[in-house]
Amino acid sequence: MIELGADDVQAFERDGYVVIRGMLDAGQITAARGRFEPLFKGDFETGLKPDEWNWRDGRDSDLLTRQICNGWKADRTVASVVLRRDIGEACAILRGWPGARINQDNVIWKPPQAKALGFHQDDSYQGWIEPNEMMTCWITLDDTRADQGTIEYVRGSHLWPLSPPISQFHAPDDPLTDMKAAAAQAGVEPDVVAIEVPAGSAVLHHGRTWHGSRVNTGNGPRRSLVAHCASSEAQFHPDNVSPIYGRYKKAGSLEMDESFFPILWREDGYRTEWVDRYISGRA
Ligand SMILES: O=C(O)CCC(=O)C(=O)O
Ligand SMILES: [Fe+2]
Repeated sequence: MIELGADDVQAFERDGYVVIRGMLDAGQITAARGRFEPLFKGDFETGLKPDEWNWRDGRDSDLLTRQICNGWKADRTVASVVLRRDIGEACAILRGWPGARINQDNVIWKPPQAKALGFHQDDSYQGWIEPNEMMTCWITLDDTRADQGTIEYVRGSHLWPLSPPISQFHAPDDPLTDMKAAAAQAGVEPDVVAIEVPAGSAVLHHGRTWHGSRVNTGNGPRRSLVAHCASSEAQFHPDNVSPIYGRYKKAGSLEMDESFFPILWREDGYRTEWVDRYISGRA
């Protein structure tokens, strides 16, 4: 369970991220790790294909970081982690929303030698919703080390202006390029912090906090599950279209339908009614 203390809120407000230990127990970590091989082979438990599937076994280079988006639709174990009520609650409280819905999840697998992900702000990719704001819960399934391509944050960068999407997200030569330009513009010397924590730990980060991850120069894999939340009040932007997620927009309506963007927690106690049944395999 995530239980935010006053210190956590203070750290988040100052740094733009906060580490939460003990989010998953040993059984949950093992279960989640066990889903990576089948998912990237295309063995989808529910029969549904994830919305994005950027690396396929037998097709793509082992040097690329493997990523699936909306693994929760394909796999109930992934759903049991990224659709947690306490993730929604913590995200909503920290970003000042009345509630939180899942916007998108990521399943990330960075084997030894796999390349970097460019430093970016998550909110730069949210022009298709209003408000264009995210709060992210990043969860590691491996003990992380600086040399193992862990996530890194630029402390305090949630206070910088919002930049456009970065020039190269997957496998850039220098993952820091766009971030350094933004730091120069903000007139700040960037303070980059590599997150070294035990498996089962989480980091909650603000949608404007610059973050990314470098090459995995260690011996073991670095696997993560990520829940990107939006406000429970978020709607589709009337004009800006996401080529993938725009498919879930109903004609003549800006509603983000709970079938595709379920509400994890709302301050009045509401949670999308089918989510827990779905996780337990009954819906
Ligand atoms: O795990 C990573 O390397 C990056 C994840 C990320 O960009 C995120 O959690 O928003
Ligand atoms: Fe991100």
